[in-house]
Amino acid sequence: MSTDAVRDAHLDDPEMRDWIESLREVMRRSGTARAAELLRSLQIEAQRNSSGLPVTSTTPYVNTISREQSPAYPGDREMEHRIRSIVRWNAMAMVVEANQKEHGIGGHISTYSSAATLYEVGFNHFFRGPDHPSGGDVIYFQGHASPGIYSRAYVERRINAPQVHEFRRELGATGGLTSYPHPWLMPEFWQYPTVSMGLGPIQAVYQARFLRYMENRGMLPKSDRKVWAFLGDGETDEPESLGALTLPPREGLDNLIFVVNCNLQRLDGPVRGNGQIVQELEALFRGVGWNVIKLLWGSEWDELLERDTEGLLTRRMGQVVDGEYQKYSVAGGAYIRERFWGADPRLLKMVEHLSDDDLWRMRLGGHDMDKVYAAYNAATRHTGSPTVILARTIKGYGLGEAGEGKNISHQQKALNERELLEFRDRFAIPLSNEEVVGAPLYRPAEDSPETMYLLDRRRVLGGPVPSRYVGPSDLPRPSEDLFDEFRDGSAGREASTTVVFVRVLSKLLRDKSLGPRVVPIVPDEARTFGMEPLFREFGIYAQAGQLYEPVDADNLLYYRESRDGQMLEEGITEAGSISSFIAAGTSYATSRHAMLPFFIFYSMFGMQRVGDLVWAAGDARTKGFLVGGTAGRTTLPGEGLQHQDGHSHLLASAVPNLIAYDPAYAYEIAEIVRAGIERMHVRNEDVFYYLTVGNENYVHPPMPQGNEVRDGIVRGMYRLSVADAPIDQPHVQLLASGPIVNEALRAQALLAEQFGVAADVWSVTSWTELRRDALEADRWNLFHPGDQPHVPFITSLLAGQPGPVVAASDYVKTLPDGVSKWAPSPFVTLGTDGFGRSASRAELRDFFEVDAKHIALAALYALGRAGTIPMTTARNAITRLGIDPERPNPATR
Ligand SMILES: Cc1ncc(C[n+]2csc(CCOP(=O)(O)OP(=O)(O)O)c2C)c(N)n1
Ligand SMILES: [Mg+2]
Repeated sequence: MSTDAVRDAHLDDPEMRDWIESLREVMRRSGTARAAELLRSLQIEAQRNSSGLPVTSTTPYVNTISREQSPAYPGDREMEHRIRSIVRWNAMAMVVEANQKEHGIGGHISTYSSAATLYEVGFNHFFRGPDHPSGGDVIYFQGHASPGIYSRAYVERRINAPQVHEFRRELGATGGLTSYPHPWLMPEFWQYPTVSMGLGPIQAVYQARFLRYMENRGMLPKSDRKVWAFLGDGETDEPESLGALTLPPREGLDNLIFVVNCNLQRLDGPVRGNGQIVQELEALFRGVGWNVIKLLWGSEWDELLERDTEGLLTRRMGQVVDGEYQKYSVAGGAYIRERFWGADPRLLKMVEHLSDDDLWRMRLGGHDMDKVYAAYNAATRHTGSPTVILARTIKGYGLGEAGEGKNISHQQKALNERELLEFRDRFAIPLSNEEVVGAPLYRPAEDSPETMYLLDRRRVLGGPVPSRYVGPSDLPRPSEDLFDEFRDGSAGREASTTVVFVRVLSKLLRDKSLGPRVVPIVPDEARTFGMEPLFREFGIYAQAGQLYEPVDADNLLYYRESRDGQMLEEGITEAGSISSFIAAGTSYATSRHAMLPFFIFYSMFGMQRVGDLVWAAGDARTKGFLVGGTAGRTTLPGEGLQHQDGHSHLLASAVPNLIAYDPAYAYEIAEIVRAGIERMHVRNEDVFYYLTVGNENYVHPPMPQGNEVRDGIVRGMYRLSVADAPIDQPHVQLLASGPIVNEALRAQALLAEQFGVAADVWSVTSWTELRRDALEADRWNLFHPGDQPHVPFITSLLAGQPGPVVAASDYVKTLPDGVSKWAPSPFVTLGTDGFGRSASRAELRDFFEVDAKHIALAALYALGRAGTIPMTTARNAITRLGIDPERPNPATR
């Protein structure tokens, strides 16, 4: 870059100098607040008279916190440096060893290497453990920094060497250390999963908000407990990372701190080779009201910046693009002198007293504990808005030529002997040359000053981090009679399962002891589900209360916002809503105060829209109910193919601890919810629930008598209606779920009246639970040959029932097919594979071939194949029922 281009002409401009001098004078005499006020007035004046006023939300490319503003470091810096070096060593050793033992086992060295100081200052001075009077901080660790967090725990003697030797060997004798933060596998250690990039930051946002919600509702004492989210700069490209940024400033969440590790690299190469990620993020965060702390330069730069009275150095710092900065971290001092300082002779002069080696060793802010401390200190004291710390670091810091700052750093997993020796020397690890070979673990003795120091720090800060509470839930049980009314049926009145569900939810909310713990969460869809009566009765949570008179104030069901409101009305964000769901549904562990969330959403925009967060909810052992409303490919008329869900159950079935139901009737819903609360909070199982509810109105029958009904609802199937016919008549068994049960009942009547066929109708509440049960039985049988075999539930129900099976649902055929092999008789499946259509319900059921006449046809066909009736009966039925056999297949249209 030419010198001329760099030099700023206006520094030589006398008028400019005048203005700058005046500004300095104001700051000297009256302070920065006064200067800011003047500038704001000038801005208004300029705006009035011109159009092209620059709008910017970035500040110069220097540290936000100057040397004078930095507090003295409160700890033993030498000691902490030694501890940090040891933690670095073991993090490296753990990954190297894992890959030496077996190629391809993976792990990351360079992420933690770049973030070590960011974490260590936190561990020694900020991160509060569970016993801290304010409650433990909630920390979202950058997933692929996990070796460093384990290394810390090892040095703290929370985990032992055999466990570390089994890093990423999760099937090992010790249970191993999980690749990434996974509470599912290490429930007493990790709090929240993060490594699917972007999920950490959005969970942190809603966690911070949920903690405030709990405080404002008086369920937790007010505290200065923090939520920290550590994320990569590359990770900020994920929509989830930045998609919820406007909420925390809007709600004044000063309990939230983001730390973005800006090592300028992601996996393949630079994050913004041709730009500056720090400035880009600053503009974004500052633009929506975050407190932004740039932590760019280490102490070595302070003196130079203080001498930079003309702003030359600051300007130069703002010119260099990230790709070039990355190059500085590998190319050495001479290169830096030429390319960075050489841009202007005055800059060169500033560093003439420094050797190339000195230039090379000038640290970045994120590697300087004093600077990191200053940033964290400011962040934790800041009030009124959330803070983001943009920390510059070098990826693979300390790995030297083995991978520092290189594009291949991310995948660095092995160090040769020379590189290990260099690493040892650089961080002064007390291992001999011989010992270094093979990268052994190293930790100071239990009574060493290092161990005592770090344990003392953790004790003062309230105990170990990360750690997760495992123990009984304190959720009150709902009163016994709460669900009674739903067992009586709807007495001839029509209602949809959505309305029934809302009624169940309302009753839970009104329950004296359990009620306050219930957290209804909606993404701007409450009216769709008829939940607006809850607005007034329970209020919509709004930390500011309600600062306006709502337009519908004179309406009985007005939009009531309040500081202690119970509903979380998240607006149009399924990702945000499920993040709230996770926060609420893990409150039993994170705050030892169990809450019961119900997240109600458009079923199409759940599993497939935020499936990765549903997966994370499972990993985090979230407890609660996901409710997919207006579900069913043909049950939702109108709307069309983007809205009509016929496969969310298939997606739900892939989440191992998600229990999914497609209920048909009021008593089924009540029973499922009752059993769910019991299973999650009384029997303390780490499961969560998914229910689909529809908007079709129909009459709900009373619950059939008998324990097998109650049991069957929960296990997935029970007999709803027995054919009233002599045994020598041709028989079929009709299985259906959700609203399609009514089609099966209509088919039962049709078959009896028009074809002399007797049909029993079974309500299948959960195809996927039936399948899991059968798989379990099969597996047991496989491993116990010759023993009395376990009989799958579905087999036991259908055994001895006459005739073939026809199974239909409002979902893809895979669901019934998933249980067909355990039916003791031939099995025909109907389902709604294909893109939906906007049409009437009757048209849709005809189109997708799941209405009563198609069920009847399938029954006749199955009987024909079995030889029970002549095939011509089925053939004639096609004409009789008005079915066009040559029409195209809806699955592919
Ligand atoms: C959703 C998702 N996509 C891709 C990955 C794979 N991945 C893991 S780390 C990584 C690069 C991370 O870069 P950055 O966020 O800058 O973190 P750094 O290691 O540089 O600190 C990628 C692409 C992932 N874990 N999650
Ligand atoms: Mg990065």
